[in-house]
Amino acid sequence: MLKPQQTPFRDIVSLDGLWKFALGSSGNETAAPWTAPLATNLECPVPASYNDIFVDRQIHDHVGWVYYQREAIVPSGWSHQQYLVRVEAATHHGRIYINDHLVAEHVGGYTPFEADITGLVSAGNSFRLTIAVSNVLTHETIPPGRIEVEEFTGKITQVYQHDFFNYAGLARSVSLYSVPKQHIQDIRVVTNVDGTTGLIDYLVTVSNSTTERIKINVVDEDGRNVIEASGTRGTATIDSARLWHPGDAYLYQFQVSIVGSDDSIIDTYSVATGVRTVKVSGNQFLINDKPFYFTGFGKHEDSNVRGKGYDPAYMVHDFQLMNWMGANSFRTSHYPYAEEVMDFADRHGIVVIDETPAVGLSYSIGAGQSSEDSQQTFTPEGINNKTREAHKQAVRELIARDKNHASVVMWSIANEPASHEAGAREYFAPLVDLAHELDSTRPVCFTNYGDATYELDRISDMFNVLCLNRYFGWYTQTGEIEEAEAALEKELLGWEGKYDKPIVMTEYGADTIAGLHSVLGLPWSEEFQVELLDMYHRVFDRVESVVGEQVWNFADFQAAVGVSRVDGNKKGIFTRDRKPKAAAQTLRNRWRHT
Ligand code: GCB
Repeated sequence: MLKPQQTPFRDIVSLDGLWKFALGSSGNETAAPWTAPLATNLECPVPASYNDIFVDRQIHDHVGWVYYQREAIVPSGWSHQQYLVRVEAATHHGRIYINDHLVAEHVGGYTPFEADITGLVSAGNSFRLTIAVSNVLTHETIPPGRIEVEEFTGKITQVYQHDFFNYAGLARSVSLYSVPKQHIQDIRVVTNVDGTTGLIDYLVTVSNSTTERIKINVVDEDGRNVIEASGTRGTATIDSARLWHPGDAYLYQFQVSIVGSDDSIIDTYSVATGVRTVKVSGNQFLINDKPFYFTGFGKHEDSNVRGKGYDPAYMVHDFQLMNWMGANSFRTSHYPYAEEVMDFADRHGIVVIDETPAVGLSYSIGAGQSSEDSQQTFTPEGINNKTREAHKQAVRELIARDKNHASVVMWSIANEPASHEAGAREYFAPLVDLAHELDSTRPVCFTNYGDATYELDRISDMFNVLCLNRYFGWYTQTGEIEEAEAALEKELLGWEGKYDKPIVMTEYGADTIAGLHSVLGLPWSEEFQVELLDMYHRVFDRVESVVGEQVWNFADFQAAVGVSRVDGNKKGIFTRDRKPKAAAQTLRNRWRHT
């Protein structure tokens, strides 16, 4: 499914803006089919999560369906086109209704889906567009969760294992777009390098089998056509190719056209393509055959008022801040981010570890923290075969959407699953196979949880890179830097001794209240965060297999209310409104000088 693109043959009408908004049924009930104008005074911005927009606790806490509605018009010039409504994300379950008809449905809150409405609304006509969105998570969804009913009030609440607020709604763009009846459906490019020659293997899928020709042009950044080729599959060869390097992006436009029998162009689509290679060799992570060291963050799509709403101002500012710090990479913890973010990373040479929404596959973690609950995770009543089917779909949709991004160097198929519990291997083996089958060119990892030590973990041998999330000095050895240093080193050397694989520390950090100071360097102070990061860095520099450090987190972010989270998780190096804590300078000094 290609992202909408404006070309002489394709058009886009943005449906972003204010939509009518209303709450629907609570809980996991099936949404009533929507056949009427919404009777509501509420208007909700799209893109934005709806939770923090209104001054209404019921909306903030709602569990179940909500409705968004607006009128839209199919432009009259589209009468010979095919046209679709595209929803970039409906978190977590979306339904599209055109007037009274349900036309598309999708489960999975962070990947796009669309509905072809050509047969339903003629060009030049308006229609009522309703999108129903449910935020319910069950043990058969990714991420998983469960619904509870409060004993005295009967209130329905959503319980989940992940440590970020379950923001919901239409947090990314909605559009109406057109394509020619005969059109390019998908393009896949895989790049390789042979000496100074860049190779682009490509595969083009068109909407119906065609006798028309497929023409390929590869255009460089100066607009020069460097190659012409033809056919739906092949290899385009660029002599003296300029490579895409971290921090030094270079993108060719890989342009595909369908050419009619009279030589006229029927459709065209262009994929920004960075020529680069990614390999794991022993304990090294190689980009363009050179060892790469990841510096940067685990991030979140999160900001005040918008929740997870895509906002280009925050996006550009976040990239500016990362650049200011010398960060060369980030992980899309804990779900695929808006596609605009991936495009931006491609254009600016930022390296991405791209993650599925499989967070919380561990019943020993409650909302991100160890809980006493020792219920086993992988059981028929818990994370089971149906969960795995949903997880497979999440892997498929992530790779289908992001396969062409040069910035993406690795797939992370889960965050902190109970990889030390019985059943983990059986659960994960087919998922690892699937990821490799869908993309044999990128390494596959998962991020490992602290309790699943190198002695207890049951699955890491199946993955290419060891990604570790560790909180020595915070959740364990709290405030004891020396103790924590010894424990961290022992753990890292344990992994290094067991596997000949690169290690990326994908999470480490400490909750820190901006403005809280302590001459004693006590936990929660800015001084403690600095001291803790310095300690981790000393250890990383002593362990050869460590090929990267991504601090948790780029910025403070909202989490479920609980007794240990005060207005969210405070492990940010920046506050939620992107003001630096003292540790920003610590990281900047280290990353700008390595
Ligand atoms: C983790 C999780 C992350 C949490 C973090 C924390 O291990 O992967 O989602 O936010 O710990 O701060 O507890």
